[in-house]
Amino acid sequence: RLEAVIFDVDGTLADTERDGHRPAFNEAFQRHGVDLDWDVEHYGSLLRITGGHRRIAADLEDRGWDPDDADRVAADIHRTKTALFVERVTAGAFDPRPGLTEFVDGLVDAGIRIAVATTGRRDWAVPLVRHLIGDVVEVMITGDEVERLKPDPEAYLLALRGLGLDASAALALEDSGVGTAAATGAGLATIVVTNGYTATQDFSAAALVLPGYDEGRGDGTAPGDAGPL
Ligand code: XBP
Ligand code: MG
Repeated sequence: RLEAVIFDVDGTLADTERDGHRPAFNEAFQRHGVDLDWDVEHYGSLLRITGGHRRIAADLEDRGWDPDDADRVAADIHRTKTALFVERVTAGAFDPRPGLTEFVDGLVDAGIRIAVATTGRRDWAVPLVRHLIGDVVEVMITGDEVERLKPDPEAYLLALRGLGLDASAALALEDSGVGTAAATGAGLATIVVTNGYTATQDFSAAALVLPGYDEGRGDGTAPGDAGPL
């Protein structure tokens, strides 16, 4: 029996990457005097690297920086980025993805428990999740609690441990290939709700791939509509 659903955050609960994290990174680069400005396309390719600190360091190294310098400067820039992103979250800059609120309400009404597993920082993840889905979250694992970020399954394994459940009693909700690898690596059946950045990624390990929470089967029919027999 299904007892819990474990949600990813970025891209799954809200469209936070392109117009949320990306401009916060760019403003942080400016404040630190680093001549870098991630456009929409380049940022999309960098999303394969989870964790803002690692993402910045990897890009600086690609531009010829010494790895130790890149890591040190990336840590400083990422602290600023985190503070800037917290400001955006507390200003209410992000809305739930269409249909998410009704989807979560339905789960809660059915007695399904809710958890979260993200590789983002706790400073912004906690207020963002509260803003997007309220107080229904029983267990919340963030990038602050894990040693290995997604695609490693650690975040999902910790969420299952927090819930006290075996993977067979839970489902993961993800938006990306990297996140799906983490969730399925923890043994979780995974539903993917794609977005602009992730629609063309490899979801062969997923149980189901949908274009949105409110778009039925993606073929124009409503959920539950069996169509012509
Ligand atoms: C999203 C991430 C994060 C965010 C930026 O993962 O990989 O790194 O892009 O947040 P998920 P930080 O979809 O699993 O939440 O800067 O706090 O890392
Ligand atoms: Mg995601």
